[in-house]
Formats: sequence, structure tokens, C-alpha cells
Amino acid sequence: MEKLIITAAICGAEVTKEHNPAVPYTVDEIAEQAYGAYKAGASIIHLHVREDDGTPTQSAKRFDACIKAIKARCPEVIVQPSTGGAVGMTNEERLQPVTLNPEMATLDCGTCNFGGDDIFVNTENTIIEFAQKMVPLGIKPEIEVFDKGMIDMAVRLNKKGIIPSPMHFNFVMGVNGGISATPRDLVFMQGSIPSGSTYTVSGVGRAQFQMAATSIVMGGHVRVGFEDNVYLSKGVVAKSNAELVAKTVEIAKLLGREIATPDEARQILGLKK
Ligand code: KMH
Ligand code: ZN
Repeated sequence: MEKLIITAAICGAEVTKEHNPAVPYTVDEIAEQAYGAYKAGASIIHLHVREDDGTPTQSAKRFDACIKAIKARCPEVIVQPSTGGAVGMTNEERLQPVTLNPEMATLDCGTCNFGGDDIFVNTENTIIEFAQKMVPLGIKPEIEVFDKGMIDMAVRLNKKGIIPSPMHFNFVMGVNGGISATPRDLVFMQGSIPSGSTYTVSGVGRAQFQMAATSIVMGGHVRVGFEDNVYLSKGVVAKSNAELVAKTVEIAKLLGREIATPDEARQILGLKK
């Protein structure tokens, strides 16, 4: 089986220090959390950034500062900026990190309820616009899907030549408004992507490690981190993203799956040189 790529989603846009005091806001905190996650076994850092007071921002300047601080501590790691940003941001705001020409960036492939009155909006035209900004630069899109219909959207855009093959998906499972985090649904999602695609699984909340284990067994990859879950186990708040990555490494070892280095992840995902 292919080596396991672990992505650490260290920060997110919605989770706060009230949820877990270790959620990073400052450039230094972000770099520290990224470094810890990398040392524990993550090859990709999925990156959102914040102002010092925790307000989510997509500022290119702030992304640049955070990426430089991360790379100063772990030059090898893959940094994957979010183009999803936070609910309610404009497309223009969200697209800013693409100007930094990263190896990868997220490409959210559909609109989703996000609990309460929140809606994360990604119309077909938005998805096309974002893909057309990334693809010519050789930025590998990680196709974020919160439901099965979003896979179908990506496949349609792939057939039209807007999203290139092979596609790499992130199945975000357990958002309040998206597909549930169950093995049955993961089998359904995996069976819906074109052969030759790769995928990672982000189990939200208490499902994080159950979905991680299921994906490890199925040959998928795994995302963990504060963006999706702040607990190490029931009632135990994780001290760091590194703890969440270390637990994933432990599960993978028990199940006989080796962990990919960043360079091995680059090869598996076909990232630009
Ligand atoms: N914060 C969510 C609204 C992504 O990074 O591309 C969107 C999100 C997806 O986190
Ligand atoms: Zn994100």
C-alpha cells in the first residue's frame, strides 16, 4: 500500500483559543504548531492564518510571513494554503495566497451549510475561477468536498479540462451540513472518484480518529488537526497539533502503514518541482 500522507490542519478559521488554548494565531504560534506537527510525522501543513487577535484573514502578506516562518523551521514541509478562508469572505479575499505560488492550495467544490445560519458559498463559477487561477501556475488543487455531489462537480470540470488529472480529493466528513463521518459514507465517496485519483479524509470532531483509521486501512490518506478537532480523546483537549499527528502515526504503525516524508508526498501527489 502507498505510504501514508498525513496533513495537519493546524489552525482553521473557525476554531478559537476558547475551544483550545493551543490554537495558534500569531506568526510564531503558527510556525511552532506547524513544526511540531511536521516533527511528529505530517508532510503537509494545511494553512489558514489569523491576525494576532485570532481574526481569520486571507492577507497575502500574513500568509507570506507565516509560510516563511514555517519554512525557516522545516524547509522540507509542504505548505498548502486555504482558498476557502472563512465563511462570508469574498472570492478576491480568498484567492490572495495563490499569488504566493504555493505547491498546493485548496479548491472547494461546492456550497455547504456550515451550521446555524452559516453557508460556505462556492458556486460553479467560483470553482472555475479558482481553478483557472491555480492550474496555469502548476499549483496542485486539493479538491475539498463536503458531500458526494461535490465530487460529481469536480469530475464534470475535469472532463471539461478545467481541473487536471490526476485529481487529489479531501473528503471532509462530519460537518453540520455535509456528509456524515461513517465508514459507509467513506466507501461511497471513495467509490465515486475516478481511478488514479488520490484522497485524504478529514473526520470532523469526535470522528477524527475513527475516520483516520478507516482511511488508513482503505489506502487513503489522513488529515488531522485543530481545524477539524481539538480533542486527543474523549474529554481530553489536545496540547498541540503534534499530539494529534502522533496519535495518527501510532494508529498507522499498528495497522502496518508506513508514513510518507514530504518528498514522498510530493511524488505521490505529483507536485510541481
Ligand atoms: N473555513 C471553511 C469555511 C478550505 O480550507 O479550503 C472553509 C475551509 C476549506 O476551511
Ligand atoms: Zn481549511
